[in-house]
Amino acid sequence: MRTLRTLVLSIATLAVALSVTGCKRPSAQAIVLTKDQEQQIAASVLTAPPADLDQKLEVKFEDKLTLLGYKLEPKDKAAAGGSLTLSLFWRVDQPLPGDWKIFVHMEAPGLKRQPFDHYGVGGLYPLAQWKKGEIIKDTVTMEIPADWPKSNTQLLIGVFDWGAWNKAQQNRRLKIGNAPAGAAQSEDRLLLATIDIGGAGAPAGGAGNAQPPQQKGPTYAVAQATDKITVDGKLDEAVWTSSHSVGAFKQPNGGAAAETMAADVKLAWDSENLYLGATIKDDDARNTHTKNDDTTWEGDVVELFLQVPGKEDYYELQWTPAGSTFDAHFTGHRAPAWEEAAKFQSNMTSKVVVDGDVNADGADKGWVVEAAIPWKSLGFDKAPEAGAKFLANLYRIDDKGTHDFQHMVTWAPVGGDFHQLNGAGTLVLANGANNPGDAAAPTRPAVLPTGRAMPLLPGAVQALPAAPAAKP
Ligand SMILES: [Ca+2]
Ligand SMILES: [Ca+2]
Ligand SMILES: [Ca+2]
Repeated sequence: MRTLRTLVLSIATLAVALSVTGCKRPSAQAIVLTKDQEQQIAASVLTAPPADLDQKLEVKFEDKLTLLGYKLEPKDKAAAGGSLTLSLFWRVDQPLPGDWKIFVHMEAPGLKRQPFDHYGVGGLYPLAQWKKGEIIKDTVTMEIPADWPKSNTQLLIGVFDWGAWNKAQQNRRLKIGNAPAGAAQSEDRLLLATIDIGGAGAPAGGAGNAQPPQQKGPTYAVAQATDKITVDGKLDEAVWTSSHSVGAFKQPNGGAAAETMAADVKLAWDSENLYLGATIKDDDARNTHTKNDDTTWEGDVVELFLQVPGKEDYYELQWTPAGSTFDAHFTGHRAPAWEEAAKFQSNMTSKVVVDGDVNADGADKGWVVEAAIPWKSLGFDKAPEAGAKFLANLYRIDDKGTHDFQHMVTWAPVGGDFHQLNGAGTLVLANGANNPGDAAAPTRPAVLPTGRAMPLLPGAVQALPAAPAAKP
């Protein structure tokens, strides 16, 4: 009897351990490694870096890690559709407890970014287990997408707190010290190498001036309001009732959104403002961040990103069912930090009407946001004219206590970095209505073209993160 009970308890304990580790980072305590895997780890823990590094370095990542150098294969040139193998050699100066990952950004400047985030040593030996004094060889093989643009592609690396991003979309990266001149980049990234990637379909011999294929997201014609819009949370003005929405949202990785995540968003404009009218289906309207410029993305929220093409700076605006808002102006990709960027005040007016009780248990139906954002606050002396274009994206997060892609949906899926506007959507200010069939009718948001979707790698959300870093 006693034996049986012990066995049952052991199985229950094991089941718990497996269910926890199944969705979280590998844990040495709970995972039984094969002999091959043990050997792989042993081969990756060195006493000194190899003598034949492609580049010897001594770059500090705070007081935790020092990058001693790297090896890359191939070194200078690669082809779209091929692969790159990068080995990083780290010295562990201090333990790094928590849920950290190394990221590698393969980046065609201004065109495309592909993240390769990983836990270290193929996930077998995560950073949290690295011991002070160890020299770690961490190898990652990166497949170059077949449609990668012809470019001098950069490899940039860093170390980020995946746990903080996953839980609260906080973007925390280890700060880089003493990098060689030119190697330390914005967003706490270290530029390691530049590789000539020939590009998809580049003619043999290379046509040097071939244009790289541009990513193309959906386009939406923003209807021009002719009557006054009253910001009261009722979308009963003519411009709202006669406009169509931007179309169905999808998961940030391009996957289909659940019916429970439905979001119907319309935009409009006049000489004073850009308007947003969002109708959100939600059986539990919830956001406890009731102060403006708080971490509103931790609950139910609708977000708009907006950028004038060709400019580096952009705006991020958020609305919650609690009536709180967030408005931020970034001067570059996730720079400055969101707390600083949020000092910007858009002077927008907004009103939310909840069909149900926000932050109360019980069945809700949804909520509606109506908002007016003055052009003057968006850097315009006077309203832009019909035909003006903006890079933009829209997101809806459903508060489920986690930030998985099933509970985030977007107009233009670009992979998970909410701040990535290159390849996102385009807004065109229409001269009049935006009804399908009109001259100004938009291309309906389409299914993501094959090959454009960023594969969702484990932890592919860029350090994001966006938002507070990565905050959305
Ligand atoms: Ca209204
Ligand atoms: Ca909700
Ligand atoms: Ca603000």
